[in-house]
Amino acid sequence: MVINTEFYENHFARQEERNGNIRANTKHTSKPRTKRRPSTKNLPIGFVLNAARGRYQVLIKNNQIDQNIICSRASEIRNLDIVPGDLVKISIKTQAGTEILGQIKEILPRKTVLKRTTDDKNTFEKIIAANCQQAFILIATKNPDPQPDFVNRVLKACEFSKIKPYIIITKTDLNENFIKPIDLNKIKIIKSTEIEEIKQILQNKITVFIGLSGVGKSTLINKMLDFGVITGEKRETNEVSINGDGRHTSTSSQAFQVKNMENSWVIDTPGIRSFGLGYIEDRENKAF
Ligand SMILES: Nc1nc2c(ncn2[C@@H]2O[C@H](COP(=O)(O)OP(=O)(O)OP(=O)(O)O)[C@@H](O)[C@H]2O)c(=O)[nH]1
Ligand SMILES: [Mg+2]
Repeated sequence: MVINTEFYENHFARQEERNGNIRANTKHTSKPRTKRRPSTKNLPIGFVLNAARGRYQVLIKNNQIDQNIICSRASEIRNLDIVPGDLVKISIKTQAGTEILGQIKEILPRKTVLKRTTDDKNTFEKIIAANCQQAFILIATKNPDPQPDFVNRVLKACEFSKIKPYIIITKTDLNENFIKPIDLNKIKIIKSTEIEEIKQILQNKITVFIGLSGVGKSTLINKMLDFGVITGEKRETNEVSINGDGRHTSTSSQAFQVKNMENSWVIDTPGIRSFGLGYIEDRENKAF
């Protein structure tokens, strides 16, 4: 008697699939593909420094030595945002020459998430940074002019995500008569020239820089690099465009380590034009 093994294999595969154990391989029907993934339990944990065009720069500790690894990400997390500040599990893939390549397998639960939507009606969330305890909201005295609505929105997002906000006033040299554009009750306001005070606030924290394009986020980062407050590569900066909108000079976010501090980072982000709060349900609270 000839037994049609393929029939039985397919039959049991379908049964297993119904039980939720495996997913049938639709391309090659005879061999079911397992849904179970290898455990990520023993994989090293890294800190995401930069995320741009599907490539992630991740810092891991290897025998007490910091290693920068360029990573892709596993297909099972392809729909999730991975941002600077994220802690991730990575598997080391290849060691081509001196460059080590890895793959992000898992994003560890985040303590905080600073996020926005494109507008208030939209619920599609864009994560700006993860695990930040505090945010520096940069406002220029002019060029670009302050936008109170924008600042209020970021403050609302910080409140929602339990992130402590600070207001950093930049370009104080351009407008000495700068008047506070909004009621900043209880929120600390610091000039971007007060580097010593800024340095104190950055200790033992992850801080994200937020602001319109051209307010001087990257300029302040560069100044802190010059003063030895943080370590890393200088950021590109550029003139603000004439219409005041500002070109977006920084195109991706980048984390910088506060010097001699293990868990202290600052994250420079690209300028943001619109800060939607589609994830806050209380619509009345949203309108400023
Ligand atoms: N006069 C003056 N110019 C400043 C100051 N801070 C920054 N600028 C200038 O403002 C322009 C924009 O600065 P950036 O640091 O590139 O601004 P950014 O916020 O990083 O902009 P994006 O990367 O596009 O979001 C540059 O030409 C800086 O030299 C300041 O305190 N005073
Ligand atoms: Mg910038």
